[in-house]
Amino acid sequence: MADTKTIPRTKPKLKVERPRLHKVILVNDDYTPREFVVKVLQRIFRTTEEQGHRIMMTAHQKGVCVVAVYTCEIAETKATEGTDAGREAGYPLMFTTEPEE
Ligand code: TYC
Repeated sequence: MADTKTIPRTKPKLKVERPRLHKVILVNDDYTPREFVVKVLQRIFRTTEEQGHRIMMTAHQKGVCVVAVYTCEIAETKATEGTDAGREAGYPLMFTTEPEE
């Protein structure tokens, strides 16, 4: 029996999937000053002033705007930091997250 070959019955599982990404969404409100929103986008989401301004204006006009996508934990942290920055300054600024399709 020295030459007996063992044949695997199942295919080895080699598939490694990328973590799904989560969107951070900026929500419009009537009270937070525009410049404050842009500063938060620059500080927490590392946008330029111009990018921050475009994102802020999109949320202002449409109600919401996707700011960026990250892995789940980073998205949650950034959304919380952004919302907290607004609250600390007395504004109802809000960021939410949702999984990407
Ligand atoms: N709508 C606010 C204003 O007119 C500005 C604003 C924009 C606030 C986007 C929040 O997500 C926001 N002062």
